[in-house]
Amino acid sequence: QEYLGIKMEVVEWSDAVKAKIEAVIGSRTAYLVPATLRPETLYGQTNCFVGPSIKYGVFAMNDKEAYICTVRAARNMAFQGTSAPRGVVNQLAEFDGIELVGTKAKAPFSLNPEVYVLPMDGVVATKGTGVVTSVPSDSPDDYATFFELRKKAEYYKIDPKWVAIEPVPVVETGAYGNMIAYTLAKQLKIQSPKDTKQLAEAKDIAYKEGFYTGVMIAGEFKGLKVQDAKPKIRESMIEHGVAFPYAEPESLVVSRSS
Ligand code: ZZB
Repeated sequence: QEYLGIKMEVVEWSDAVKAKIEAVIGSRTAYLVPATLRPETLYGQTNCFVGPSIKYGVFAMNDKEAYICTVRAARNMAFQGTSAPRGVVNQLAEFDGIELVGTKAKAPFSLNPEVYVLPMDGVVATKGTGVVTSVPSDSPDDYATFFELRKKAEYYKIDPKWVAIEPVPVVETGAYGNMIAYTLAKQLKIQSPKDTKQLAEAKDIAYKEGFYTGVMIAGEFKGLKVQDAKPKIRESMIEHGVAFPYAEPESLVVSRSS
């Protein structure tokens, strides 16, 4: 899987990690680094998700930068030349995802320039970086969790300002309009993140429709088909220094049995 790693610069730490991280990070700039397959949707980021019970680290990538992700992802990056020296993993601190909730970070290319970290139970520890950037207009999973947290903010201990950013249309799709996740949620009667069967179906449809029928309605490549815009946005983000290629090695278990 060839993902794009996005550099979301932290502008304000949550109370739970602030002291711990500031004690070890030195003069480095810190970034949350979600892995995405859909750079063309990033104009619509409203927040960032972490798994509440997943272990995260702060990793010094070099003298100037530190990344927040799982140790597994930091190891992969070290062998892909993202860190210097190559192959070296330098972990400065460790904490649970729940402690990061409420951290504020820049969302590159997003119409909302700064977003908050929120918890999502569906984040998989063994995929990507364990950090996910959220686009509720185009991703059914993001839609379901974002609105669940907004609806029951008090129950989930979410400050209402962390879920205040309104999702915006960024991709026009043929039959599903310009907020495909909203349309699919209605059609498939998705009420919450617990509706995993409908969510899996919705994700499948959203990927296909977005890719084959999508047209950009936001950003630098407005008017282009998603198929044509996708590689251009990827390159543009890399050129601007806000993203880097991140590849996932094949799983040993899968490659042996198949
Ligand atoms: C922004 C985005 C916008 C995404 C969208 C999807 C969609 P896949 O297809 O299963 O490989 N993701 C990345 N890492 C994780 C993780 N550890 N746990 C859970 N979800 C994760 O998944 C790749 C996509 O799943 C990534 O692309 C990321 O969310 C999320 F409009 O980034 B995406 C229809 C999907 N739309």
